[in-house]
Amino acid sequence: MAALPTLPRSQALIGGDWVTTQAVIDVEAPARGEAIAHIARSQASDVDEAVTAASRAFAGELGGWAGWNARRRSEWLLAFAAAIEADHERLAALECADTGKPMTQARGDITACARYFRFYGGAADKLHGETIPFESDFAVLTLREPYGVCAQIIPWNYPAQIFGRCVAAALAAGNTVVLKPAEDACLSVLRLAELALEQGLPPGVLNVVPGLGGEAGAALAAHPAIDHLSFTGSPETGTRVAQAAAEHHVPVTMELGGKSPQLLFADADLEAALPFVVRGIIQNAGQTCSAGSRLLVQRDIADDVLGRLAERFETLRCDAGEADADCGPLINARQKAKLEARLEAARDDGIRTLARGRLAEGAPAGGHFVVPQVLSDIPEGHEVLREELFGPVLAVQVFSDEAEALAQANGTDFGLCAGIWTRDGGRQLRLAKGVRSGQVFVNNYGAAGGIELPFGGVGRSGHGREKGFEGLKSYTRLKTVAIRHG
Ligand code: TXE
Repeated sequence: MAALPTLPRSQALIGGDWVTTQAVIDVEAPARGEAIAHIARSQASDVDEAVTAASRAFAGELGGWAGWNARRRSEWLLAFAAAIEADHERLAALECADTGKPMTQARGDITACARYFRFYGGAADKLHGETIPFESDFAVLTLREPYGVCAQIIPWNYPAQIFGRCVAAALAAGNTVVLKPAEDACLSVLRLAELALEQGLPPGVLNVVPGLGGEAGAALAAHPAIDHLSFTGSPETGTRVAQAAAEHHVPVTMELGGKSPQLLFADADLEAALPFVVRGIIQNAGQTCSAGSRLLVQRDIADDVLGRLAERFETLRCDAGEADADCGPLINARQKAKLEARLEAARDDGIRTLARGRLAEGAPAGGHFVVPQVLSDIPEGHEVLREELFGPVLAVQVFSDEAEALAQANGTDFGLCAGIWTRDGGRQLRLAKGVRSGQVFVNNYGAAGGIELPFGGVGRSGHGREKGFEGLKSYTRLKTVAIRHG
């Protein structure tokens, strides 16, 4: 096993101090199933202190954040992006060991994290309200004001990226933050928090309360003094979190995963499309909310496409993150057991495994590996076409024409992303409009991460938008000022 990087502090960050909690949680390396570190197990009382610190920092009682104008916030965010870049390899090594993802992907995640701080650093002093024509004796303007204390509950699949997405936007807009990272993976987040303090962020502006969902997470969502809540995770937990926030009329952004389709028409450039189809489902071992987990292929080319796809999948290898293979392990034994049970049920229902990758020789025993695989001959409406499996499993459907393709694409309650592969311009536009999802990619998938592109779901994929300039706006509240000047 590669040497672990120096671990960050195993404490909670509250009001600018590292606080030791009463208990800790062991953190496991998913590639080996062994504990590599421990993190704080914050309780409701720790969360309460963190929210109080964030409220005080917002009010300017702890180190003057309230006096930081947009330009100063911008400068800090840009300097912080540079600090992340300077610590890139250590952060990537932490992310790789903690999540099990291949090192190349971990490096990409840290680069993206820094880019969020650069993007929102650049945007912080360009966010402004408007004036509105009204009665002749009025001047009407809108102000974009920060909410105050932003609560952020984030998952384990992209800790550093989602930290960047949520924290950079919230701070750029002038908020303070209490962040509850996931118990399964948050070492990069703790290191980022250390770096933020080293970089001179005033105390209480960023608070991090690691802990269990049902303890720290539930306490944060239900806290009466939070002003905004952003949640990324499962629809089931999202519902609970949104209900708790609704008790205090707290606005929420919900990013809840998907079952995103890639539509492959007979006139598509297959050589261009197939790498995106494969990458769309094996990236981060399929544990990506925007994974392209369904392939919808036109009947005329189905045999050809499935043949080529099978060849590619058979070359795929799973190994520990540091081996930098095609695919890492799943995050924990529970996720693996859940996926394997679903795959077994699918086989019992007559669904065929068209092709599968393999475990690399020498891959560590005890890792939570599930090899990449392609499922075909799936009965219409089957669970594997509707539910997020959160593993490297591609479900294939065959369609005859555009209408059937659209019906299949929209055949789930989710609606996060879609990929449309066709050379027909009219069809590109018709489908881009017709597909029920927050993002549509034409002749590409994922737009290389596109931190500049607004992102969010429809239906069970959630609501609200993060990323891009839209994401910055979503961390502000609009105030209308109508001045009657006579
Ligand atoms: O998610 P949870 P889990 C989906 C994916 C996966 C499934 C389960 O389908 O198979 O969710 O994963 C915190 N109050 N996604 O169990 O429970 C928890 O500590 C407040 C999609 O890991 O949603 C963590 O910080 N918070 C996804 C966060 O919620 C609570 C990413 C997410 O955990 C809580 C991850 C509670 N009662 C999973 N219970 C995506 N959209 O990218 C848990 N949490």
